[in-house]
Amino acid sequence: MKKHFLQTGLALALSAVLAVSGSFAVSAEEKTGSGTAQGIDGDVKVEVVATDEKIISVTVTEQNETPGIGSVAVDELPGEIVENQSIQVDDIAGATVTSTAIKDAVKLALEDAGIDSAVFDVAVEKEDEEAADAEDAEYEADIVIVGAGGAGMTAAIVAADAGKNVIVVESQSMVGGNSVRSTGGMNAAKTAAQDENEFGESAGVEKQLAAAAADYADNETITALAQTVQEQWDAYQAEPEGYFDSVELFELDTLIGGKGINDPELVATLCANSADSIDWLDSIGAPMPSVSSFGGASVKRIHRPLDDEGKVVSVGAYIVPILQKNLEDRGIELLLNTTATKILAEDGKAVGIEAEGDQGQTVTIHAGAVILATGGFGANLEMVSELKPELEGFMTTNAPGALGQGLDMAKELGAATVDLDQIQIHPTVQADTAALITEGLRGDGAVLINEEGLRFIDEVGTRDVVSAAEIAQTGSYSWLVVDQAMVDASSVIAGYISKGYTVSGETYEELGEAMGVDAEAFAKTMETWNGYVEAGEDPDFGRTSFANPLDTAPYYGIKVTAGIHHTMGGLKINADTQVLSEEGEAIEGLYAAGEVAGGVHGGNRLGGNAVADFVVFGRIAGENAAAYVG
Ligand code: MEZ
Repeated sequence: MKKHFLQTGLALALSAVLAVSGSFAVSAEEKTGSGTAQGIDGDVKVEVVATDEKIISVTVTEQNETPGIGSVAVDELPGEIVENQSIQVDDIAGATVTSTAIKDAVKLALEDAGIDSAVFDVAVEKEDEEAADAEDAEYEADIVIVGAGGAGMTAAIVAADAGKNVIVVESQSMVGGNSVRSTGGMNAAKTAAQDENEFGESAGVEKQLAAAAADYADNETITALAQTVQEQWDAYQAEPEGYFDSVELFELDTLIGGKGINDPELVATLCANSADSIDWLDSIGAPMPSVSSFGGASVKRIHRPLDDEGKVVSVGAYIVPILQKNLEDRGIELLLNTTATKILAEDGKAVGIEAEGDQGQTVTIHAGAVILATGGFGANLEMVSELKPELEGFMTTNAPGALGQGLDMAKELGAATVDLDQIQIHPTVQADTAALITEGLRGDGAVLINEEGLRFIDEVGTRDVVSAAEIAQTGSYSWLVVDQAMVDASSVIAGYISKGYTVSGETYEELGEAMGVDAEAFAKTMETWNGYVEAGEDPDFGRTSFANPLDTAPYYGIKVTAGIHHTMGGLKINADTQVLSEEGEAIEGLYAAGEVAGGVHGGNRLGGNAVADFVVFGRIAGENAAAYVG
């Protein structure tokens, strides 16, 4: 059965190679043309070699598309255009802007070569033969993992390293899920990187201890943690060594950020395994040496990757290709475009899955254990607004595959869910494109400005608080303001500029005009803010995390608004990642990790805890499923 898949794959690959390398019988003069179209991050340029009747080759000669998303279209579409002799091939799901840019550029390139592009602007013929070839397939594995995002790939690597035969299925045509879109970084407490970065003292600890006493006096877990942290903080102040952080402070931040409704055991597991997970990432080739502030964290705790020039880069676009390479290096089988539809069960135990392949064929995978890593449901706008009607009409930052399929499949086996109505909005989503603008900008010193040219909140507060404050401003949007010094330190911000998300000015007044806010009030706000940074105190909104004054021209503003970002609820799991039934019993053989599982983040997830979640719980799921199958 499996052989059939391989044969089809080989035939397709061979025909693509032949097509791309020009083995068609050419009946007319070959001509070459080039074309350019706007991609997600600047120009996409292609060169086409064709006759009047045949496209012989398509080569993308210049592009700067998002690694792991647009880059998939760059890799795949040229071959598909040649293979199908059509510029109407399907877009790569999740990479529509890049796909459209490639197709538009091919059209222009054909015209540049003096070829009538209309000849190839025709619907793709679906070959009956191919459809007939799409036979059902059956596989055997020790462990089947549903979803090739961060959690699924992490679990796969760990399970394979434990000697298990693993198959990963992914509904999309690319790996990465929401994880590849994740920009900010990964929270971890008591790491070597925290001690290596030299930070001053953090006033955030005392602020958090005060919040615990004022708002959570009746929450036993939070009170006990606060007491431990107070003792640790007193000891540190008497004899400071390294940078102050602790697993308990991380727990306290996560619980207070989650409004105290998180599952304390899952939070304790997340935090206790975070530093070790940073080391694990390092061991698979993904070091995260930069540390900074993020919303709701009392200290600098978010770990970020750096490029060769020492500039901060997006965490998801960095980690996901490394995870994928680790899968390839271990020979782990990955079935893309394969959507799991059902968990197979025998005597109440999960024993595999049934899935639908890209041509409608049934794919059955028999396995000793199933790990669900299907992600959340933040792209399922119907489900979101059913569960939280006030989010109707909001944009989403989520990948198209985040539809919540894993939930339904597990519920059919009696799985319980938790906190499904806890859906997070993120306050800095680019107003026109729904692109996530990382909280890291605020952690590194950016401010939020309203239409009146004023700050309105502690920018490094939790997302629920910052989003609510932003929604209350005129027009329910704001401007995120950075200076050139911040741009120079971050490839992420440089990317926002090249994607056209920013307006700029040489002076505060000029930027104020460009943003369309009260320019005079804005200039005054910036002068005042720079004074607060120098003093390390924010009497207006009590911000405790400061970087540098925003005083290096030019200045930049990005128009942002709130968008759906994370679904905190999901399948109920225990700290071993076993999925629990309505009766609170572990369903044998069924594990869940990442956004499909609920309870870790409670009523509001802290920025940087999604990556921590997928690495920590992905590893636990991989280890435990491997031990279970023996
Ligand atoms: O964890 C996140 O959601 C995150 C770090 C997002 C961001 O703003 O970058």
